[in-house]
Amino acid sequence: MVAKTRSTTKDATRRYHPIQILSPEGELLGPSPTIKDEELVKMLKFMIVGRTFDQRALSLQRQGRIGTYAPISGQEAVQVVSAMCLNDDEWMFPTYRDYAAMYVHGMPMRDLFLFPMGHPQGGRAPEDVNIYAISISIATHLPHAVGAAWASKIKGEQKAFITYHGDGATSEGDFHEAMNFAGVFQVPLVTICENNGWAISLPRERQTHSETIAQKGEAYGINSQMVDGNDVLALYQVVSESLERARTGQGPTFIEAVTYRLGPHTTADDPGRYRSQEELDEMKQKDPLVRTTKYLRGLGLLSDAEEAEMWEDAKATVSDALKEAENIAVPNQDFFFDHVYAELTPNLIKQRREFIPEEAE
Ligand SMILES: Cc1ncc(C[n+]2csc(CCOP(=O)(O)OP(=O)(O)O)c2C)c(N)n1
Repeated sequence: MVAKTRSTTKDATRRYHPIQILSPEGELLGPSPTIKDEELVKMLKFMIVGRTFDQRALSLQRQGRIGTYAPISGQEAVQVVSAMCLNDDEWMFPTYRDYAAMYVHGMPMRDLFLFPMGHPQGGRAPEDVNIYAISISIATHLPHAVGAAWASKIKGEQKAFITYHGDGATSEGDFHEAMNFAGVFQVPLVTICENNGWAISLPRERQTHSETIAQKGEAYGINSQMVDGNDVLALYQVVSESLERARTGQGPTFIEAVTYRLGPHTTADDPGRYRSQEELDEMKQKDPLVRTTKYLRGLGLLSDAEEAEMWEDAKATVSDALKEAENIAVPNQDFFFDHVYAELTPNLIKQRREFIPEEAE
């Protein structure tokens, strides 16, 4: 019997050079996966909607019209392309930074605004949209994603599941427990680490001594890939193959998508205190929107007028959604007692009486 070979860190590092197909200049570095022209154009359209939503949300927070917001600028490609590869009847388990992924998978933009407005409707996808509750507690949604994928496998469905998290999340116990179960039970889950270089003010180099984050998936015996997270073609190739593996019983995949957060961690911090302007300027050169635009221009799929129209349409979509969100009545301030348990626990009954004394009388 031939012993199974295990890769050493050195081998893994060599293997885990990020897969790249499109250069930052928008030129092909290798063969492109087969994608219809209209799908390529759609990718850019969605990314422009994501960027426009982001810019609007930042300004709304500054005006006090929404609460704390976690920006997505720089990370649109990984979110949009991966979500486009997921089928409507398949499930997504997002974090607080996955607005573009959620939008592509069917979350109404109105509800994406309701979430940072603190409205309960923003924390729950409509019945026909397969998106699990947005996770703010780092990595706590990962065991849930594994459990859901495992249940689907037991039921004999041929569905794939997708979940997202940041580089910092890979230092959490929940991440490791989830990956171990995913590997042992070979669940149909694609886990995407959006390695955006930072976990609040902690740089990637101080987050982990692992040479790459992809190696962490490898450690659990999971098919692991490292991909340029700003390259729509590489992302399409890697994510669509991984989802297909999941659907056809070939088990989980862990993807480290190397990207960059161009904005602050949230509206509550000031990145100028922990990262240099030089770093930001360098990373702006790798902006996925610029890269994709250049590529589409080169292919003759995008004119000046069409590009301008995409930005105009995105502005209108965002403004309409905001109007809808702001027209939804703010719920009674006691709503947060309503959605935790089917029946309130004695402690919560007591707290509710304290909070709404007139009800107790
Ligand atoms: C369990 C838990 N611990 C700490 C926090 C506070 N916190 C919020 S975001 C964050 C950093 C997360 O970084 P990363 O996983 O890289 O994701 P990113 O925000 O960069 O997308 C931390 C520590 C939290 N939300 N949950």
